[in-house]
Amino acid sequence: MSEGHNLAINGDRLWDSLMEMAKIGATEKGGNCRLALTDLDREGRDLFVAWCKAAGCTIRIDRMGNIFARRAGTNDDLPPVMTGSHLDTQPTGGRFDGVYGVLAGLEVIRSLNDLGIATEHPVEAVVWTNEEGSRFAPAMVASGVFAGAFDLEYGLSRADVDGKTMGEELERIGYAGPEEVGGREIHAFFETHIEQGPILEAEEKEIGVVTDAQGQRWYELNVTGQESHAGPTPMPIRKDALLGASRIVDLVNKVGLDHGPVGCATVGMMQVHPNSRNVIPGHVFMTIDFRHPDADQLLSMDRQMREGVAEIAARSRVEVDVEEIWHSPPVPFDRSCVEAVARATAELGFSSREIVSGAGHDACYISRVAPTSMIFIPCIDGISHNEVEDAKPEWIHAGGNVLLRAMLAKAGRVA
Ligand code: HGY
Ligand code: MN
Ligand code: MN
Repeated sequence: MSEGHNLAINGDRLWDSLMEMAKIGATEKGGNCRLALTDLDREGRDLFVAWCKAAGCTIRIDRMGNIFARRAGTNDDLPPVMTGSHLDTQPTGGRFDGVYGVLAGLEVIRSLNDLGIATEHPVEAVVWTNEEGSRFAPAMVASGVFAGAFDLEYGLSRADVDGKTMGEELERIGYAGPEEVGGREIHAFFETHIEQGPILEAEEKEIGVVTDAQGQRWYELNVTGQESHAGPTPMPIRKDALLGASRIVDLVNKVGLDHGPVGCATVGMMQVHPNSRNVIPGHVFMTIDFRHPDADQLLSMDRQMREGVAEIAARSRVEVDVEEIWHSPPVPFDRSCVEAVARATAELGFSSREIVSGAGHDACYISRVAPTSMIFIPCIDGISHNEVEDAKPEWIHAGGNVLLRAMLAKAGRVA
């Protein structure tokens, strides 16, 4: 029977698992590219499933491709204590975003096995499909279907830029599972993740006790002008879609600054048509990503953007169609789960602070159907969604040990 002092994960094994997984979709600059439901995503999923089976887990896969690796409890009829995150990455992603939370969950299961600890509730390590929202929009769509934020048909019909749907790609890679999505009780859910921002490292805190996640509003804009010749077309009569779009980029930046210091506003995608150097662009597709922890402030950002876009359209003699494609309200996490994380952190003597998540996570949707909270560790220079994303092994170990104790607090340690 393990006592408190050796109630610990095998941090080196967790680090090695991360580095092994990072070989799948490795990029030249040291990052990862495993876009959702690509062959590389399948490879990562297959490796995770193999590791979980080797750890004695049973595997269930639902119709959105969410993977549930289950370690039985002594009272297996009780709802599980779950932990997990995502294996899909950004195109220029890092080795830790998402995958750390998935493999920390596996490490908890491996460690419970090593320590001979039985839990009353079953424990599940989870992979949520398409968290990033990069290949298929919106983000967190599969955990959203699980939580009832979207219906299954909506989730399966999300299409990439080539028109391939999630449903088709799940079939193609063999992860269109038989299980219904959601609708089952979860005792508690924890997600371990790098902060993806600079606060913890700057304040030299080892753990972030996440209390909330900020809200998000995503938009797609189509700016329509008139293609014409770059030479004979006088400046005053042009209908230049890229000029309009460029003014909107500046507007979006101003909206973010006007809602500072926490508001964030980003134009991440822009496609110019016909993208020919001597044709005045007739059409631009672009995206807007707004974030704020306060719902009213998010609404204010929406309003300022829409008013500004109308003024720019008139001034630039273009049409602008604004479609809000996703709205994820701010999320307060469950106090009892937050306290379980805080207690585990204090028991282990890690430096910590409460923190609001700037990024969205699957935990945001799962919090709608289960008591949920998150555990953050710092990342180097606060950089993420970038191939240089990095973390110190001691941070990786710390987050895994906090997760082990927080989960045990909820799962009930029997022996
Ligand atoms: O966009 C986000 O916050 C997350 O990384 N999908
Ligand atoms: Mn993530
Ligand atoms: Mn991410």
